[in-house]
Amino acid sequence: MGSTENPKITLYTSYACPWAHRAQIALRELALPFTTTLIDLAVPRTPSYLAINPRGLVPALDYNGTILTESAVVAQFLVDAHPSHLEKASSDEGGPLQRARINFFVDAFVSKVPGLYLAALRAEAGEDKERAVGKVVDAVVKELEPLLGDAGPFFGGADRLTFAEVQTASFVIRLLDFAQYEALLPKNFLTTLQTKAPNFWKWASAVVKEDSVTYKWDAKANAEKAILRVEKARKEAAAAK
Ligand SMILES: N[C@@H](CCC(=O)N[C@@H](CS)C(=O)NCC(=O)O)C(=O)O
Repeated sequence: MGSTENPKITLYTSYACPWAHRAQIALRELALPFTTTLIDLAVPRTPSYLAINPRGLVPALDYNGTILTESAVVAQFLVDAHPSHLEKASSDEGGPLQRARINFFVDAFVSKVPGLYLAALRAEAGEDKERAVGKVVDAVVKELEPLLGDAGPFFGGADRLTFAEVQTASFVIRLLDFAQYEALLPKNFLTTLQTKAPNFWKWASAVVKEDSVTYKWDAKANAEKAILRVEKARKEAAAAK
């Protein structure tokens, strides 16, 4: 594993991937220098990448020659190996409870939001889209809004990002920025969120302004890719009928 002082780090990533984006946010927030290797997900993975991650997925992290995969594992490793403002250690005073609260928030977010959000992106314009988007808003209101009452503006009253944002910000920036593209989400999505989930709105608006979150983020390029993926998924669903 080598030293955690000046580690040599390579991140294998694709800027279109929200899971890979998590690892990048952790690295930037911890101010760790790293090299980026972009993996083209539009073509089969090369044997050399499959030797790094046999699952063929991004992200993968090379940390002093040791490979780690799975975004949540990568992010947790980085945060544990490099104590910072992001999260207390479990041996710190208040650490176990802070970690439990962050884990609960991340679990609520990841188990509820991305799946419904993907369904909303894929839904046909009109009633189907409205219904699917309504489900995203309902999940945010029910699952996340109560956990963000004390956000200040970040999780648990923090004034800098925490591990809760490291694990969720990549989805938040897509949620907010893709709403500018009517082929993906209806225009009223953001105003509905703002009205029905004011705590979430305030928190999300702060999250998407952070440098570690916006680093290498190209909303237009990613929205255009998402539109193509949605069209492809619809065609495949129609062909399977
Ligand atoms: N559970 C994985 C998910 C990673 C994942 O799904 N990555 C996608 C891109 S967003 C990928 O590499 N897909 C390649 C493929 O399916 O061929 C993680 O959290 O790291």
